[in-house]
Amino acid sequence: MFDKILIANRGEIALRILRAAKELGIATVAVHSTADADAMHVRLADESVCIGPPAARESYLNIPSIIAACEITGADAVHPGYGFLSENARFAEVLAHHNIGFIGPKAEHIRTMGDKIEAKRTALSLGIPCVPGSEGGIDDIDAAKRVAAEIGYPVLVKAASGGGGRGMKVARTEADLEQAVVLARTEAKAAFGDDAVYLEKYLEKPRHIEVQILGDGRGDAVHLAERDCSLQRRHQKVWEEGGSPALNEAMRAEIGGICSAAMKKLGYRGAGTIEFLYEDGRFYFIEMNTRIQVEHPVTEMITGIDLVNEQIRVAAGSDLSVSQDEIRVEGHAIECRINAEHPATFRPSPGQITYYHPPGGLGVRVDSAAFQGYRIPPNYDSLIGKLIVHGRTRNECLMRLRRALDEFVIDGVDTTLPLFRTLVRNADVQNGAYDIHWLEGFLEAGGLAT
Ligand code: MV4
Repeated sequence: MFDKILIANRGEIALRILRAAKELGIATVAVHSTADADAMHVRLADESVCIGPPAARESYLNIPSIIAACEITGADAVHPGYGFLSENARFAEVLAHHNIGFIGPKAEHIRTMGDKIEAKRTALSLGIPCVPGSEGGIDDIDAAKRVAAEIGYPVLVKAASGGGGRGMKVARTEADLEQAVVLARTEAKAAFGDDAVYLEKYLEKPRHIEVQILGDGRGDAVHLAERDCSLQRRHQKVWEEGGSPALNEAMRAEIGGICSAAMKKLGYRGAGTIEFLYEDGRFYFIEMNTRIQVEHPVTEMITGIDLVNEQIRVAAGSDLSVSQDEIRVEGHAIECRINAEHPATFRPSPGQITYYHPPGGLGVRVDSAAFQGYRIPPNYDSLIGKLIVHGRTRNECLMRLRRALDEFVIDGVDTTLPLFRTLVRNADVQNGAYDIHWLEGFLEAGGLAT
């Protein structure tokens, strides 16, 4: 087991990792930019190292600074959290060259899943159902036309190095296709330095359902059911829940079994999320995330398994702490992402929190690094914290979430709390009757008139 872990992240996830490390008796090193000098994770870590100025590329993305911090403190492993370097294969390799552990997947799997064409090819070979589309990238417009004619319009042109919705263009007719391919390539080249694109059948009204998996890197793997992340705005998840209101036990076991079998074959190590679009009773693989995700507490609340604890232990060479038949989904959980943003426009609202009162009580969890007097810096994403609520049933969970949201006080900055107070009272949300476009439609229709 590791003696000392360096946490190469900030905010609530840095605190989350710190908690898991402490419970394992592992010493913790926090790294921080000058903007985060008095952040909670710095205060609670055993040691801390300033790694640079506020800009992420000079601090949290600065690999030499992070390696230096490991050398100075003698950290024997790094946990990257999510975002920043968490899916940077080169970072994992550089750490290996320095004999420093990387608490995450094997670099080869990070690289494979980071290329959406390779990810899809791999998923198909592992028996995971995918969206019909091009076998690999499309080289020219004639190839695109042939594939589109085969799968039928509308089609979606996607960037191989994309993900999270960047570099995607819909073509509803052959006349639209050439422009869609040119635009997608141009955007992809500008955004990722790679203009490789591929084609998929465009699914009009799917849900976004993702399966949580854990692998020990030596052939064992389990699934921990699914999360429904369909309530999104401009590809930013807002409200996630587990399990999905659209699935029953049999469907959950089926897609979970496909994912765990695939991860066994792959020899996957650590936590991962296999993302699907779900429409008319069928699952379609779109991407795999090779990191712990923001919304991982939803899975922890319904299974009782500490995913960060599993990540650390597996990275140190241990077996998974559970077998598949020991995993039970109990009840329902919902997570709301509390951002320092205007609730209707989502405009960021950094600044000082003048009053902070989080909710409590049975089944209520707040993962946050915020406190009264904390100054939210303008340099990073606007996540203040996550409110995660568990209930024995989805309805009990909704009632508890409503109560917890009404109890939560954050003054001094705009937050998305009012949005959730509206959503938890909305009939479509209460009935689970939403797809990936529902929230944007609701907001555009003035659903949150403030
Ligand atoms: C799709 C799709 C419809 N059809 N692929 C968006 C980001 C990336 N995860 C993939 N995305 C989509 N891929 C096909 N073939 C619709 C989306 C999509 C989306 C997916 C999940 C959650 C929210 C979304 C919002 C807009 C588009």
